[in-house]
Amino acid sequence: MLVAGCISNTPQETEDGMRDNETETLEYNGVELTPIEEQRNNGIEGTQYIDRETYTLKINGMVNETENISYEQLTSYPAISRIVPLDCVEGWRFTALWTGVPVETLLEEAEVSAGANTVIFYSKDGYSTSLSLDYLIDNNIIVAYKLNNVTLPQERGFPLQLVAEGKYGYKWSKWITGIEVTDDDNYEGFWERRGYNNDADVDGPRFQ
Ligand SMILES: Nc1nc2c(c(=O)[nH]1)N[C@H]1C(S)=C(S)[C@@H](COP(=O)(O)O)O[C@H]1N2
Ligand SMILES: [Mo]
Repeated sequence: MLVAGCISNTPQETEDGMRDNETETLEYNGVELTPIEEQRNNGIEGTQYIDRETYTLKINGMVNETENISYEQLTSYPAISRIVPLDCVEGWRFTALWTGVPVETLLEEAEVSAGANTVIFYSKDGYSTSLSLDYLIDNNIIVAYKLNNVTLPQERGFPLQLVAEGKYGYKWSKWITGIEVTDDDNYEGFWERRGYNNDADVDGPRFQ
């Protein structure tokens, strides 16, 4: 929000952590991006509100060091930006620019134990989903805190959404609060338990 008579070059923070001087990017490297207001949005319990100041991302399970990473820490790692389309299994899609930190960077901090093969992502709304460790590392998959170059809006998953490139939207966890490393490669998340395919490859089967 701009207040008349108040002109400043300093980012003005609003309660939800958004910076009101951010400008959405609608084209990147010659690729047209879907404007955020035209992107679809899906959540089992609606928008979750996470406080940036008290937020920590917990990493536990088969790791040598349990981590609690603050928002400030998350956004201080070397970041990657990448254009990736999101394909919901229901048939809609959009293309956006995602910026964030590789899951591998976070896992390196935690030091994954031998024998682990799966990573489960837990969210504030009770949602969960899992992906193989190999998929996450081989594809340098990121957790994004920016969408089209603006801070991830609350209704879209603030502070973090997994950018599960090549996988259906139900693997793209939003409002991530925890990452668990496990050797349970049969783990089934919220939609997977309800019959959706655990591989979730965009060109593969939708159901188990
Ligand atoms: N925490 C959480 N993450 C979630 C979901 C959810 O209900 N809760 N829905 C998933 C589904 S089915 C889709 S298609 C995408 C939609 O992401 P978007 O809001 O960025 O379009 O979020 C995924 N991540
Ligand atoms: Mo979806």
